[in-house]
Amino acid sequence: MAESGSAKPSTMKSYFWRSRDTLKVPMSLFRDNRERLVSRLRANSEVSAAGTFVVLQGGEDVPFNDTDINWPFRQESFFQWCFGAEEPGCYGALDLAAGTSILFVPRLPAEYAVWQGKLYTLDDFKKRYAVDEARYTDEIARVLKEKRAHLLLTLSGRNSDSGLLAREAVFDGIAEFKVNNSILYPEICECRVIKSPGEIEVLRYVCKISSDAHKVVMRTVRPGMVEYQAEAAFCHHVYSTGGCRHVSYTCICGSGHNSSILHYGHAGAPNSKVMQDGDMCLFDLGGNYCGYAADITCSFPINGKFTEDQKLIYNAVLKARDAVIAAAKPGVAWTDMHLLANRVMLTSLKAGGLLVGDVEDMIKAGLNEIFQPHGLGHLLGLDVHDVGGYLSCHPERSKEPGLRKLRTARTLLAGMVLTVEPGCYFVDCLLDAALANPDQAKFLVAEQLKRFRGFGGVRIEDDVLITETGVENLTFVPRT
Ligand SMILES: [Mn+2]
Repeated sequence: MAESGSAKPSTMKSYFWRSRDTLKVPMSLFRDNRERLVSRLRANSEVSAAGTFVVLQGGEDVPFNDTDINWPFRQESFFQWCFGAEEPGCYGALDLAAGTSILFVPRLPAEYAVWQGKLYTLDDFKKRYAVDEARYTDEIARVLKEKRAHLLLTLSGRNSDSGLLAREAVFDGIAEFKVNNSILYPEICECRVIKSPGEIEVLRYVCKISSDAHKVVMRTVRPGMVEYQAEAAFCHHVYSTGGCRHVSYTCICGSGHNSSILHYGHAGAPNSKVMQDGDMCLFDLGGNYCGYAADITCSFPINGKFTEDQKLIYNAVLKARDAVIAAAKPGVAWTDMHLLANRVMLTSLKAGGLLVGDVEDMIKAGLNEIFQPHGLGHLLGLDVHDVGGYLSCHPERSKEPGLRKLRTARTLLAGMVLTVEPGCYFVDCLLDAALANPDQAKFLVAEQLKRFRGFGGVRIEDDVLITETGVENLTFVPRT
């Protein structure tokens, strides 16, 4: 590269690493991802490889409102999956015919070195990210022309969890090329759904560090402490020991009634209640390493001793978890796993005297969604609710109670990583609605349910890899 300005080869290291005992993630992980995508696209009958380039735009710095301070940068997930680049403002291109990659980085003014330290050369970037070529973002159109690009595949698609659109690449001069924005999205999503051995290694690591941090939290908390002290203990461990600068989602640390609030910990309820003796707590916490997410929930009595009622609900959820872990394998529909968990849990609640009647009838009446108003689990990867849940070539979202909350209705495949997270909650507004609905009220033992008002909830959430024969649990926390 002419701009490197030196014959000395770059000394950059081609891996993501946070020193000490943290995991070294080789950049070959992302090269493998690119190769998987290129092969898939070459096999697509709508695509002729000659002159066709994938073009992705990376994430940009996001300021706090109108200030010059930015949120800690998090790379856009599709871009991370392809390039593993840590810097904002990049683009990347893949030449389908040649199978080569080009990373485009911002051309920073020399004085930035005062603020950022020595600026990397193009050679440094090429070596760091194990790409075939590194160029500046102001050269994209020129470089693609040099390479005789005539069709650009850009990313456009709607995230089925958020309803938001992926950001399609735009650059100066893109109008001079033919662009197709529909082919790439389903293909790259499908690639992201199946994890490579390299990706599984990173997920295994982040799940292990997050499991360890949950154990630290269990040892730390006691009645009288504030919920956010659990959050602080978790974040400290995953970062201090595991090198996880980020968590994968807002920490949920609910105690007592708060443990029934599915996304407790949000801005208006920031884990700030004092935990009381006798309360259940529910901690849903996951670290993030090299972009890859863990998503683990532990529920336990804050004083360490289960009451009979707490034991009943906890064991009902645990049995549902165990049933799913035993049954999940390639070829099984995720919707069937959801219903299995519901069935097992409702059977336990019936045995505990909270419900009467036939469990299948309860599910037909939608009682499963009263006690577990969320899906059994979701795909996990670079995003905590990972992409690929509902693509055009896979089953659509069900309209049935419970099933309609699922983030995917797919049939399981080896290489998928998902959460298994059955739960049982006592949510006042849902219980009131069920008691007022004769079709549901007939199953409820109102007299018994009364004492569970304010109980909160229990969720047991594991992160699992679907193997050729069943499930490998990546989560290592005490469950009994
Ligand atoms: Mn989850």
